[in-house]
Amino acid sequence: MTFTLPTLSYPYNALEPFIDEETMKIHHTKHHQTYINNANSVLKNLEQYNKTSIEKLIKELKNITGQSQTTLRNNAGGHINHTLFWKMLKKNTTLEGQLKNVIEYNFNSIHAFKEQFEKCAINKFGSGWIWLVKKHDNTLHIISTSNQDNPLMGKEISGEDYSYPILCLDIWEHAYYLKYRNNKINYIQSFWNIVNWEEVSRRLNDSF
Ligand code: MN3
Repeated sequence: MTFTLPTLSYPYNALEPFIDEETMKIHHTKHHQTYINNANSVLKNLEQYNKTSIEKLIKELKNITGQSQTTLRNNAGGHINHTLFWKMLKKNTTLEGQLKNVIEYNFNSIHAFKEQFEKCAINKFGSGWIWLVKKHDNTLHIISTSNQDNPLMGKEISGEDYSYPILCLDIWEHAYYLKYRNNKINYIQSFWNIVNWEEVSRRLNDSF
């Protein structure tokens, strides 16, 4: 099995004006596709993993050695992160119900949660991702990872405890630079207009 580019459930202009059509198109068809191509070229030679799901491969990355691990860390990482990210985006959903209660319980208020998430994103130096994750004790945490690392890779690789992503934001420049240029903060704050809270709610109750 090799990975293929997932089809988006919305057109490239669906997130306008918060994420522009051109950025979405390039991000999906060029950046994401390149991660997939690079991951597939390594998996061709790793027979024991080439039927593995992307999530299982990411969890098992620490057991793969050498250059294969590095290439898969960056590119299978890029594949899982972008696949998640596309699902996180939808206009006009509402943060409500159990998810709202759980966020308030963990961060005191929705305002404090958003503030902490934005601060984490603004302070992250270089390319990476911002995550809302669930740990095994069901507590929620906001963390960042570098490059294409994912919290499911575990501490040995990502530097962060093994945890389950329920929300993510791509803060690589390719995610926003065409529209926002150097105004990373505007990109981060506009994210709240296009978070798919339905998807985040669904992931909240996933086991991992
Ligand atoms: Mn990206």
